[in-house]
Amino acid sequence: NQLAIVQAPFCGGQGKSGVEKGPKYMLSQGLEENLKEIGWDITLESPLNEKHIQEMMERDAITDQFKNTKRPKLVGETTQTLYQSITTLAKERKFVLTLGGDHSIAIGTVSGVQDAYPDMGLLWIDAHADINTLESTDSGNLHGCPVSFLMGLNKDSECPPSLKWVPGNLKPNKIVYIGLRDVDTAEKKILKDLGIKAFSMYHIDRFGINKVIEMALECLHPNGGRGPIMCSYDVDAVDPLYVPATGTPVRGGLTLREGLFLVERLAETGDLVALDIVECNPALAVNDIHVSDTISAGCAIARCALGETLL
Ligand code: DIR
Ligand code: MN
Ligand code: MN
Ligand code: MN
Repeated sequence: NQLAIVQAPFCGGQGKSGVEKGPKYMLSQGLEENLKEIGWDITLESPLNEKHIQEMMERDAITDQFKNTKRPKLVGETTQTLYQSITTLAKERKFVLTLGGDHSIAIGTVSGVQDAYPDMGLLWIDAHADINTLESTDSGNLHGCPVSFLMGLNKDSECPPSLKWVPGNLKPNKIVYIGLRDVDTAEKKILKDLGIKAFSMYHIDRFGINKVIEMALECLHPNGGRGPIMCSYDVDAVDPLYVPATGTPVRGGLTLREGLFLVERLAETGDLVALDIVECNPALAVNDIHVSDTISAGCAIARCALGETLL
């Protein structure tokens, strides 16, 4: 039972600093020891050089822009580094747990895992769809765009050079969303046009979380089939009552139990091969309780996904 914990202390996909502190905070709550206790052999990986990123952030704040898109060079180079490292780890058949960082890192993590498991299904747990294209993004923040790159929706001729490395071969029927409640108008059109399966908070209220995860799993590997699953988990899927310290909180989200149940169920399938936990930003907390609630939730998501059970 080999587990690689990849630290991805990166904030260049959005505008609020502090999200790069996620990995350190989660590890300082004892995450590595806890995962060891449930039986994993762990290696801690740091493919990114934090100081280097900091320097690039400062240098590129003004110059690194492509049309409306912010810091494409920084995001492109960082995610490519993650991609290379994660491809190797996933091909060694290690479970890859990546601690973000903002959600733009998924451009690298998902591409890497997909190289090792071409038939994998991707579960995207988030309040947001993160499928804006370079054309459709209003904010220009690349953490709102990773899925469009993973699916190859940005034409090569219109793509900043730094992001052309992305294979972009994720098929519309190999991704399912859970938890959506803040989807831009342009994103709604993309989801509809491509027929991408998405379970919003409405569906969770309508069917309950248990039925929703079963339907999602069935979409990724139909007819009761099985196959590798990756989960990219934005902690803002969980209601800000439980996860207040995150960059773009949206009320009306998953309860903490619903958020943990999803990954408990994934662990139970035995098919989960990789997990991202992103968008914990301790710097946005207004008090210490907000910090510990948010980081505890992030750590609990990791432990449940990696097999910790209540009994
Ligand atoms: C918005 C917000 N759709 C954007 N996205 C966020 O900036 O493209 N994603 N917050 O996590
Ligand atoms: Mn989000
Ligand atoms: Mn929005
Ligand atoms: Mn996200």
